[in-house]
Amino acid sequence: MSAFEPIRLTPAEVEGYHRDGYLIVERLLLEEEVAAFVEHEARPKPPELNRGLLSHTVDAPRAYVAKHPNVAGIAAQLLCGVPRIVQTMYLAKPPARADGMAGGKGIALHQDTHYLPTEPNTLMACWVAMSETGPENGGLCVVPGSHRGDLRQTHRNLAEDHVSWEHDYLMRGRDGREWKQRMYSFQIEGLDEGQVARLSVARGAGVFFTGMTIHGSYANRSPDRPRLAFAVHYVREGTWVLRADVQDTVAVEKYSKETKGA
Ligand SMILES: O=C(O)CCC(=O)C(=O)O
Repeated sequence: MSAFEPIRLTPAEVEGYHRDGYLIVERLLLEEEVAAFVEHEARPKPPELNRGLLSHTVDAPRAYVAKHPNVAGIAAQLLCGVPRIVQTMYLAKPPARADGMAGGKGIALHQDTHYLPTEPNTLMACWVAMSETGPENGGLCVVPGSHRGDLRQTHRNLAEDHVSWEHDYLMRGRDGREWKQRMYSFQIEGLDEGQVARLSVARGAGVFFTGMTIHGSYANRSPDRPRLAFAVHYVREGTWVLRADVQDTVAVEKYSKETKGA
């Protein structure tokens, strides 16, 4: 059996990521790794394994993917430094209903920096497809090149196709100052839908994108294909995460030092 060799991006792939704000990488996970993850997520979970955005701190299969050499390792290559895990999310959208209603809703097109401001802004994500995903079943959408420029103006999502919520988060600066910041299901204002690329991402492949890249998804309209994905958000070591609930970032063992808020 040949030894495992983590994926190394080519210079052209790294350049593509910086040019477009995202990069699709095939075969991050083996089929047996995906199958084990999906099976784990399908089982009822004891309450102690549910820590929301921080579940990777207690749930071994989530930690396994978040620290995987093809996931965290590529994040390290793209960050040009040591990645730390900020949060993880399992994003499962069931198929459309028999009465024709769309299945699991989408997430309005947004920039993650609105949800997770950091200093400096080193935020990035890896979105791993845990089923075959594409336009029909609510696959990931991105706006190529949208990471260049400023954070866009937003309003709270109003579209039926997307989930809507609002929440006050506790924020904490490096100097210890605390304040509350209202966040909601951000939707970018004045977005030209013609610029949205609706990606097809194979089971086990992933999309790496920056915290400034506009992305999101639409509802699952497939009658029979669930859309399953696991997203991991990273920052480069030394970055301050302002949201208090996800400030205790997690090291990836291959790398080093445990430092709160770094
Ligand atoms: O999976 C989706 O629909 C959107 C994911 C997303 O917004 C993220 O990973 O930051």
